[in-house]
Amino acid sequence: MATKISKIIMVTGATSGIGKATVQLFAKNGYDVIITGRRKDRLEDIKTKLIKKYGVNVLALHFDIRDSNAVKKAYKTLKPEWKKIDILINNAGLAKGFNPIHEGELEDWETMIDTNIKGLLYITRAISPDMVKRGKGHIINICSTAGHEVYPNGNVYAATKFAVDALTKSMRLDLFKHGIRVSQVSPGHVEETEFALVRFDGDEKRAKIYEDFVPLTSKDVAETLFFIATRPKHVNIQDVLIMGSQQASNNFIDRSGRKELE
Ligand code: NDP
Ligand code: 8X3
Repeated sequence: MATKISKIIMVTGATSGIGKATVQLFAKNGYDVIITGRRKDRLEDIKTKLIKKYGVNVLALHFDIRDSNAVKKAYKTLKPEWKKIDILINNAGLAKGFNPIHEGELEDWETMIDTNIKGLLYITRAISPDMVKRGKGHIINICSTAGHEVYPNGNVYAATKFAVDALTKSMRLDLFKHGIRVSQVSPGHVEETEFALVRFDGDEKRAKIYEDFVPLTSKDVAETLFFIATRPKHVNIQDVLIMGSQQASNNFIDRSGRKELE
């Protein structure tokens, strides 16, 4: 371990996009970070760079969040000092497919439900008891505008994010009396992520969905998360609905070209 451990943040899905930008920002501000994801080589690369650049402690946990036993096992490997997680960011998630309901792929549906709902639950179940024991902690769920408003062909992805919204609210009811804050960020379109590439199964042409408007960047979301996490203890920001200025809602995007807005 490089230095004495300070505040610890765990970010699920830290190998790319919003999760990666988030661990970079928190590490830059002196937090020790636990990074998770399936791609071990990426985790190791991010770990090496964070340690070198910011001198913080970094722990990389490599597991598939859909596997409840793997989640439990990963938690069990944590040394006592790493179990004192101050902030858990439930970010790992994905969309798969973009079909109307009568043409949806069952496998895509299972993947989204298992990752976005069950995975979030498994990790929360593993981490939250220690927060309750210590009477402190902050859990921030990454929802989506799709968790507030549906759009054509968004069906099951939206359903998983509506579930995240319900879980954020009910987790807060269960945990606030134990001194634990539960917050949520619900972004609209975010570039500098692999979200669209994953949704369209690696089809780079179909994944070019941000060329005719300026969406959010992963850094914008990371900065929002940092703001939420650094409020004084008596303040809990419950939900932030955030979109790029050219996006008014899920179904209204000004796609007339990328605009430099002053
Ligand atoms: P990315 O695809 O860039 O990142 C997704 C992350 O989730 C990766 O680190 C990936 O890691 C991880 N992940 C996916 N499946 C699993 C799994 N089974 N086990 C462990 N980790 C997994 O996309 P984003 O950064 O955009 O996505 C982050 C979150 O933001 C998601 O919950 C998404 O729904 C949400 N969101 C995204 C928006 C966007 O427009 N980009 C807008 C609103 C919300 P690995 O592949 O290494 O396992
Ligand atoms: C990701 C944003 O609009 O593709 O949650 O659902 S959207």
